[in-house]
Amino acid sequence: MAQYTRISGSVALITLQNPPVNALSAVVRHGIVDTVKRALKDSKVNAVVICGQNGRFCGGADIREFAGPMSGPPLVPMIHAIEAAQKPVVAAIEGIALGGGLELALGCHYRIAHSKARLGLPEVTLGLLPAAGGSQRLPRLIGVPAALDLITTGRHVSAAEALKLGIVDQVTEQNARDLAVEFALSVSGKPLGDRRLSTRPCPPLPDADEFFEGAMARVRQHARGAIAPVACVQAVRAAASLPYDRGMERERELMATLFNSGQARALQYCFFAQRVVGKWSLPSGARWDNSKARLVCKAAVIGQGTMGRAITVALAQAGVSVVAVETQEKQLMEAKQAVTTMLERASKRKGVTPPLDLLRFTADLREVDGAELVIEAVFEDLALKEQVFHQLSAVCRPGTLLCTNTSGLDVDRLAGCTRSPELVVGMHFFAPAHVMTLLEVVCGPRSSPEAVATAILLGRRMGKVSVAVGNCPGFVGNRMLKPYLEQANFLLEEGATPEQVDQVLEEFGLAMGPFKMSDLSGLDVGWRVRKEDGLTGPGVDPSQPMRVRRGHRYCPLPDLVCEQGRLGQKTGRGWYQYEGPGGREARPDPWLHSFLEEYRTRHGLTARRVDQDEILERCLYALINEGFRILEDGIAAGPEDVDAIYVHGYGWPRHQGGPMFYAGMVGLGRVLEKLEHHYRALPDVPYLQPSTLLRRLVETGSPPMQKWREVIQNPRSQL
Ligand code: 3H9
Repeated sequence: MAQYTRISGSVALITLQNPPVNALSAVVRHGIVDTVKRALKDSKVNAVVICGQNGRFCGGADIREFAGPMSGPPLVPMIHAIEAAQKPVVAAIEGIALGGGLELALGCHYRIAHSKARLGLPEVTLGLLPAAGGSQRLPRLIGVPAALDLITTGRHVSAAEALKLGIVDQVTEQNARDLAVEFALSVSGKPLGDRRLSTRPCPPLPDADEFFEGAMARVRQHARGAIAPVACVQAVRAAASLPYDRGMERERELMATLFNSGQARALQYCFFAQRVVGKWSLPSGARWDNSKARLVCKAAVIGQGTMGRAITVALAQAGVSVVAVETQEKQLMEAKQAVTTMLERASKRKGVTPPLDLLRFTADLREVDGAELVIEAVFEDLALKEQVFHQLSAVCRPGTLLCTNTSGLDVDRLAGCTRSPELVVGMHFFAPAHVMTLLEVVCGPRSSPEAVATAILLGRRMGKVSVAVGNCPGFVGNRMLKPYLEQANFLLEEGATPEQVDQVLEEFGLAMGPFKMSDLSGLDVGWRVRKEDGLTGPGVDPSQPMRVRRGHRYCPLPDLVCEQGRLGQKTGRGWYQYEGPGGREARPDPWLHSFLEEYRTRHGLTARRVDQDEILERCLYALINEGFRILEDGIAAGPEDVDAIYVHGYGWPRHQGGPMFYAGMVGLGRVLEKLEHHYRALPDVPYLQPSTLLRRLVETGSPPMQKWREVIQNPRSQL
């Protein structure tokens, strides 16, 4: 709702009241329409101030309302009425003015912001555009290039930047509402003419066509198939080239297309999914809650390789003091230098002091004894990690939480090396750990609720989306990756090239296709795991056919590529060729093409034309099928958890929601049918056998995702 009060004799104060972010729900819009009318009618009122309750102006349209039929007064005429008012209307912006919230403020004649406020038009991140006049008013206020940047990226700006850009008229360290009231009194009676942004022309843009074509090309390149950024450019172009009313028509048309697109649904789902996984006390069956989390002030990181260094940086940036341990003196010195440089660079960008005083580097493991939480980040080798955990258990104070950064090893084995297995959890960071926003927090069967909650909270403080997962090989993300990569390899045997497979999956929107991704992470990682698993190398029974392991189809191609010394980007060759070791640009390699041909000939395989649909279905549905198995096994609390992991850690396009959401969009029945089809064709590939949960969901009429938990009802859940 919106509260109406009259203060300082002649100022009507309208306060938006809809906790927690004062979103513009139907009730709030009703409240604004009514209170504005009342203020304009009241002869004692000379000016109006609009503010938000609890130090937050407004978080925009109520996203929850998008799911159902819209009711209540629409935003566009409501904002027009404010702009057309004959009395000055001032927005007092504290906390946030986002989306429809900023559009409301742009309809006001003046804007006063608190210095800590953040402003922006993030609609694009929800698959929409600022369709309450924002795409038309903002360019008129701050010019096309700056408006286009804000609208197509959705980035939030500080009050200081907003002042510089001309979005707000004044910034204050004091109470923005009090200053706005004072300000409103000072401008009452002054002409409002060009304070009405819709009446202003857009600042002229030399070479507008060239500008917009360049902007569109850049936006399309970054969009990876997302349609909202493209529509945002079209809307701003309309602002630059059409009169206001026609620009508004265009805004409305574009919004209608976006609003009804599956992409908007997917992006809004991602917004809420990210928040659901953050609430680890909520998913049904979860056995921990955030009240149990300890606040960690002192941590230690064991091992200062690439991962350990980045974790050290991320901890220091979160304000945690860190003892960084590396037993190799040379590596210790290099790590100190590298961590310092990373922190200095990041702090320079943000204009803050680098938190170097929080760091201590040492070669002596005993110095971790003051830490409340230790993150082991040594090489991914179970025997080595076991040894480190034995040592940590001896040197750490009782009660210290011991975490392992592992991408798939058994966390419970490590817990077994300590005196307090309940204090051991996994923290699977993603490289580069100071940049990537995902953290899988692995709950071993003996991990205590307090240990899990503490790791999750620490991850959140490090700016990560922390997702609790169960303890199984590969956890959630890497476990699902296995069938996906396997299908990609089989497709090469059958006639596809790495370029073709990568292109199809990148056109789908993935940040990188499977072969480029493998080259980036290093082909030796999987090779070592397969050797340890007895799938390749000297341990394999020589009587086994090369393309069969344990009775199932096996593709030895990645092993053969590794045997050639081609380990990916780091050796300058892998599935692609690079300019040299460490080169980034993947170029098709004729050597690899001949190698594939020879391989097929040797094994009597006839290359066939593999089409786009087959690549998509086999790779993505195999991955999704494993996602269902993960839900069935209770390794993830719900489909949102799986999706958040894929969106934040594996380059899954947000506008496709995540693998489980995508399965729902495609239709569970169709996914099942296709898996059955491919499994019939390849019965020696168990990953293609449809999971029991998928079958059960289809049998129960493919319920919406919110209902999947009822069908899962897993008594064995690990969470
Ligand atoms: C729009 O405006 C369209 C218009 O252009 C035109 C239409 C015609 N609606 O993030 P938090 C909930 S599109 C409903 O944890 P924080 C959120 O789900 C909108 N609910 O807190 C959570 O609920 P719960 C453009 C919303 O302090 C709770 O509030 N606006 C909305 O870390 C707390 O949220 C945006 O895109 C909303 N608009 O961050 C802004 N916003 O407690 C989206 C939040 O049940 N919002 N909730 O889980 C944000 O970016 C952040 O929430 C914000 C606060 C920065 C505001």
